[in-house]
Amino acid sequence: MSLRYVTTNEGKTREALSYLDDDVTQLDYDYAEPQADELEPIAAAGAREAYRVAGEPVIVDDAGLFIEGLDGFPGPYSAYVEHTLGVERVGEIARDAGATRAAFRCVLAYCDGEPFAATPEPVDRGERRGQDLSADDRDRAATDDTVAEGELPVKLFVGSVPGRIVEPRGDDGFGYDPIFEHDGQTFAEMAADQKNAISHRGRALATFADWYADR
Ligand code: ITT
Repeated sequence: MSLRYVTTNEGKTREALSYLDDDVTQLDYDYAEPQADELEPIAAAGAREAYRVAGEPVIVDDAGLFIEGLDGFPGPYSAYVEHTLGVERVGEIARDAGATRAAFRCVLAYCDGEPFAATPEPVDRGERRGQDLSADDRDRAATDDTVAEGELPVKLFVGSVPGRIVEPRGDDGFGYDPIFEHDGQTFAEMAADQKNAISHRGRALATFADWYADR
């Protein structure tokens, strides 16, 4: 059985496939995303639906840009906001508000229909979102609840990277990459493997790859 990376986003696909080599193929399928203030429940629900559709082991990836001074906006709504306001206006709003500290977060969710040591069931923690939550707190928030009965087991892998919002620079990458600067370069100025080595997705993929190698 092969592993399917289920996403409609070619940018994600490029990064994941280059990271996981030939072990994975893309399935272009648009799973339903429940509305939630956190990425974890969205990714978990997506992995279950994707597994039911694919009938093979799947990973899905829910990601977003969290601007600290804007209470984590656009966060789980990053795709909607990209398609409505657009990346440049998000950058202007953040810079006008003097709110340039930000983080990208990525939650990878794996499901293969088999019982395994699943991640405890994530819940939506709207009341705990925002700038007062460190990346570590957010990552812990994914794992302190009990497994939902009757649900397919899902394993979550979280990655985050800090940065700041700047005027757009660079032509590579996708989405919010041109306005997200880390260590003096925007993600859109980095080569693909340079971004993968430090990015939220790269970090989540690295943890997943370690775990999957033993599976
Ligand atoms: P799928 O749900 O089909 O995987 P999507 O693009 O809708 O694709 P999300 O729901 O996870 O993905 O939305 C993520 C949003 O965050 C979307 O606007 C992306 O462009 C953006 N994003 C995610 N990862 C990013 C990255 O590494 N660099 C820049 N923007 C990113």
